[in-house]
Amino acid sequence: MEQTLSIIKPDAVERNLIQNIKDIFTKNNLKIKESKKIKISKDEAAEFYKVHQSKPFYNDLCTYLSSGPIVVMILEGENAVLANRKIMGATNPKDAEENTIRKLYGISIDKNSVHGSDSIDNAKKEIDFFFDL
Ligand code: IDP
Ligand code: MG
Repeated sequence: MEQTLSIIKPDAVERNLIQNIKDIFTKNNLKIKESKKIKISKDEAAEFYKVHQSKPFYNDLCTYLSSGPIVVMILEGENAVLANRKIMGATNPKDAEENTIRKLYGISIDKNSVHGSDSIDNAKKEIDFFFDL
């Protein structure tokens, strides 16, 4: 069964949306295999997001992900990577489809409530980054 990494970002944790978001995954047949609430350093965020290091928003992105508690989860299900991306919605909440997490809860392109791996390969790397299983 395919697995992917999901992160509930600081803006959603701060607004007490952890359970609402977990319920959306579960309702959409993604099982939450592991879940932990953590806070990461800016250096760890920089390592996690290093694919974006050349982007103009990289520094703000790393500052943001390390600004408060986050919830990191391993989701499991059929086509979990794609399924999660669909449930999350577009990067910019303004462009996200109805009933997606980002449409429901996202505030802006940077405070968009969730992260999800974008490929099976990256899902493996991102799961390894946060979980020592
Ligand atoms: P994704 O989260 O939908 O996979 P990516 O392009 O991988 O989107 O970007 C990673 C994160 O960087 C996004 O979730 C968002 O928080 C932030 N980001 C992406 N593009 C912009 C931008 O143009 N301005 C500010 N932040 C951005
Ligand atoms: Mg991405």
